[in-house]
Amino acid sequence: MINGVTHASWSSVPDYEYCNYAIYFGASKGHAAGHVANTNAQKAADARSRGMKMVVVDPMNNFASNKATEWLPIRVGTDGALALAMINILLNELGIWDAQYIKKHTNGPYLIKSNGLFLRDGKTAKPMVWDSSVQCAKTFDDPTLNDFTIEGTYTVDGETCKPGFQMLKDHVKKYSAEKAEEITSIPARTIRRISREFGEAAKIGSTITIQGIQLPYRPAAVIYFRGAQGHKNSLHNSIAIDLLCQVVGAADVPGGTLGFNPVCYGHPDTGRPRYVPKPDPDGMMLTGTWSNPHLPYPLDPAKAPTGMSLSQVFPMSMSSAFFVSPDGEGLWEKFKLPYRIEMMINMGANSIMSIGNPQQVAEGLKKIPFIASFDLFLNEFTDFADIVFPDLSYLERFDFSPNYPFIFNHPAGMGEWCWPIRQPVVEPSYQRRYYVEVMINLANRLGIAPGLNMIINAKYDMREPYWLAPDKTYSYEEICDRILKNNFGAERGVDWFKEHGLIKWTKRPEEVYWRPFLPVRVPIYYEYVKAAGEQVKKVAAQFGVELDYSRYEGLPDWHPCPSHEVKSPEYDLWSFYYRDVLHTNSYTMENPYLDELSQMTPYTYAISVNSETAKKKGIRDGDLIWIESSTGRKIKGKANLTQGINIESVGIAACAGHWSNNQPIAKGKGVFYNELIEIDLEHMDPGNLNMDLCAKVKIYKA
Ligand SMILES: Nc1nc2c(c(=O)[nH]1)N[C@H]1C(S)=C(S)[C@@H](COP(=O)(O)OP(=O)(O)OC[C@H]3O[C@@H](n4cnc5c(=O)[nH]c(N)nc54)[C@H](O)[C@@H]3O)O[C@H]1N2
Ligand SMILES: Nc1nc2c(c(=O)[nH]1)N[C@H]1C(S)=C(S)[C@@H](COP(=O)(O)OP(=O)(O)OC[C@H]3O[C@@H](n4cnc5c(=O)[nH]c(N)nc54)[C@H](O)[C@@H]3O)O[C@H]1N2
Ligand SMILES: [Mo]
Repeated sequence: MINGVTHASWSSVPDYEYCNYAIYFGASKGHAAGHVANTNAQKAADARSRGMKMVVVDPMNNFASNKATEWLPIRVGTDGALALAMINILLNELGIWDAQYIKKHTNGPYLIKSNGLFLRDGKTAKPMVWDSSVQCAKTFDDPTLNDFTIEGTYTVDGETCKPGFQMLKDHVKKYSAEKAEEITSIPARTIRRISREFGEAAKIGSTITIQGIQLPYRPAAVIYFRGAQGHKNSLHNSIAIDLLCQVVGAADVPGGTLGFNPVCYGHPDTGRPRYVPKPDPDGMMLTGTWSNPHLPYPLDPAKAPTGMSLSQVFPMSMSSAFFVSPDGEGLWEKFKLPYRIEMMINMGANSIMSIGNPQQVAEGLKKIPFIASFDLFLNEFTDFADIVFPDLSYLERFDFSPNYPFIFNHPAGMGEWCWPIRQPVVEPSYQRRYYVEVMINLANRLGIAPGLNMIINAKYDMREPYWLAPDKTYSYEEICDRILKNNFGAERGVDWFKEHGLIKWTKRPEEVYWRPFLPVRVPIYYEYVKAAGEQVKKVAAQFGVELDYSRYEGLPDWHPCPSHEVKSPEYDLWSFYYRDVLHTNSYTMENPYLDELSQMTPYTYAISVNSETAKKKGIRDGDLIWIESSTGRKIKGKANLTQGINIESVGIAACAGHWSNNQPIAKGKGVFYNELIEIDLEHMDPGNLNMDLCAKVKIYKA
């Protein structure tokens, strides 16, 4: 969500072409995992050979930290504290920030009242800013504004206000490097040095000319992904880390943190596909496109929940695990949801393995009377299904948009736009059918094709004559043909693409480095989050429900995970998972070639433990050990001793440890990390509902 709010994109990377200093917080982009893996691996390698420094914050000397200039072996789940201390050092010790950027591209100048909300104009309700040249408050878009003030305290109509940037500057004072050292275990002097290096690398004020266009040059980037964000403190960690690139103005400009293609002006022949972020009435950015059912910003107003995900009372969630959480039923009852799931259609997910401990997932699935699943293989999930539909694999099917939306699946940075199609290389065997065709068929038989057509029209911005009429039914291939022609012209339908394979055109600087070109602002101060908290509280109170509102604040804090609050000294380590370069989630474990490779690495099927820690516990390399969590969950595996891991942690690769008899190669191999994960509200971020992936554990010989 935060990438959507600040970069109008699902995913982000350093601008590998120009970045000189990239900080990774628990992300492996360009090295093992992450999106657009192959292109990013090449781009990251080129950047390193060009001299880009990489500082990788990660409890394990993993794929990215292995190649980095410096590895910071952080304590699990504490990234937010490090980022907040770095902001404090930049703003309050070094005095480094990009005032021009903050004034023009963020809500840093917007005046915040003592209740944490914007000071709004009495007539227009627009947010107000302070114009210091005339010593008065004006609306943010007032044409007479001479200057946007971002520091100080002001009184307007008896109300004491501060600009959002001043709020941040004051707020982070409590995060000294020393305090961050206590929380993260990274030495205060290292935190100070890295902050200075990052701030200086940003070269605030400098410019660069690309294709004849002068642009701000900020060759310092910060990115984060599952490592920093997969915790109970997910939301505030994400905000804190992203603020680092905002305060130095290194967002979506050359050298900085780039969203994946948030702006597209389309193919030169047609001007399509086209999407561009635009401002809302407050001047804040709305993404041009998105990949989930609801936008990251603005948040839908809180109201009585109508869906099992309860997204109406958790408006910042992009998904939720309530359908398999022990808290689900209780909450549905309290919110008076008048139905339960009667049927589930599962498409290519093995949730019994991928969400958390399988006992709780099984309890949830058992309550669903009927489950149909589309998959390529029989596995732990299909063992729960009433019907299994054998889908077509990517080698057998025609797909008109394998990399759209570009905000997730297309490389960032300059270069080319490319819309490829995927063509089958082998005929499907037996009666296997592409799930998309089956779904279209079902929609037709159920009489809900008009709704489906309208959704396709909206999603692909369909225009006449390609627009799908509500009263007609179309085959999959007809729909593909219309979408392609809608984007690329009457000549370029399915037949043209089958012959040419793909269409390419050159990216423009104003698409890639869009920030200076668009009149949109992003939050320094998350006023809308604060405001949403009040609404959610009201709705929950109507149902007599008490939730945790600590995340509905304008500025982020570091919040401990349950694992940080375990007092018993017996549980002395933090566990975490990471993606192995050999595997994709759980489903590649049955591949015999990858299985063979996995047995040749010391990591893939093992539990990585720091050598010193293991020695103290009398554990030798290759010993079978138990990991037991403070909540009483246990997993067993082979110890892999390494110096490349934080002394207080154990790291486990991938999503291994299958148990279905239908996975004979994968069965019993590797360690099933998710057995340790609790799926209850206590282990979800109370703001965005992301699950906490770390546990406090002890290890001992099996
Ligand atoms: N090879 C491969 N590529 C993939 C995938 C795959 O399964 N395999 N999956 C795809 C998917 S669905 C996703 S979401 C992306 C995920 O992409 P990433 O988020 O980049 O992948 P991870 O390896 O899960 O996490 C990155 C790093 O976080 C570290 N880490 C764990 N806990 C913490 C912590 O508390 N703090 C910090 N700072 N670091 C921590 C891990 O050691 C790991 O090195 O990858 C995608 N690409
Ligand atoms: N331990 C551990 N757990 C994790 C993660 C981790 O790295 N480690 N990552 C987490 C993250 S970020 C994510 S996104 C989830 C992912 O979790 P899931 O989405 O559940 O991914 P998989 O477990 O790989 O299951 C994918 C299923 O899709 C099937 N499949 C593959 N290709 C096709 C196809 O073309 N058509 C159909 N119909 N089916 C297909 C596979 O056979 C497999 O059964 O896991 C989460 N859980
Ligand atoms: Mo993911």
